[in-house]
Amino acid sequence: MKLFRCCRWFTLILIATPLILVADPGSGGQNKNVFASLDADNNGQISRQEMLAAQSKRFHSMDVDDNDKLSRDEFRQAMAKRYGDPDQMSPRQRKKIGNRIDAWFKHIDQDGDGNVTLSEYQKAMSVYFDRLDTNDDGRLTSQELKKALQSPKKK
Ligand SMILES: [Ca+2]
Ligand SMILES: [Ca+2]
Ligand SMILES: [Ca+2]
Repeated sequence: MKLFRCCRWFTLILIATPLILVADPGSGGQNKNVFASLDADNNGQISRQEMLAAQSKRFHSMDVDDNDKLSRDEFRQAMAKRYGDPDQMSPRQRKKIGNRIDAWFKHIDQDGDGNVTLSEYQKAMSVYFDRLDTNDDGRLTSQELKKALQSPKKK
């Protein structure tokens, strides 16, 4: 049971992370907003370049002190905003979200030096891109994204 939960959770991270990390928070119609915000040239597909450009933008917006690295605190602060007002959450909820954010950070910080560089960030995101790009043509369609979001149990 525990193992199952863990694996499922990991798969969810893999799929949800790039979207959460990259997209601007939208109100309602989330999948559509996510897709539109990534598809810069509006051709109905997200190319790797579009994904990388969006990641770079997002990275710099999280890098509050402009040192080209995301510290754990910068990452935490940027991510926590996506979950709403911490004052409205129960301590348990806050803790759960905090743990999830820390797990992401640890996963992205590949050399474990406590900072995420743009290249670490983009490398981690590229893996997600490949996973989402189920037919391997280097582009994500809304169908591929939808499929991934709808069936998180399959990888
Ligand atoms: Ca496009
Ligand atoms: Ca920084
Ligand atoms: Ca690092």
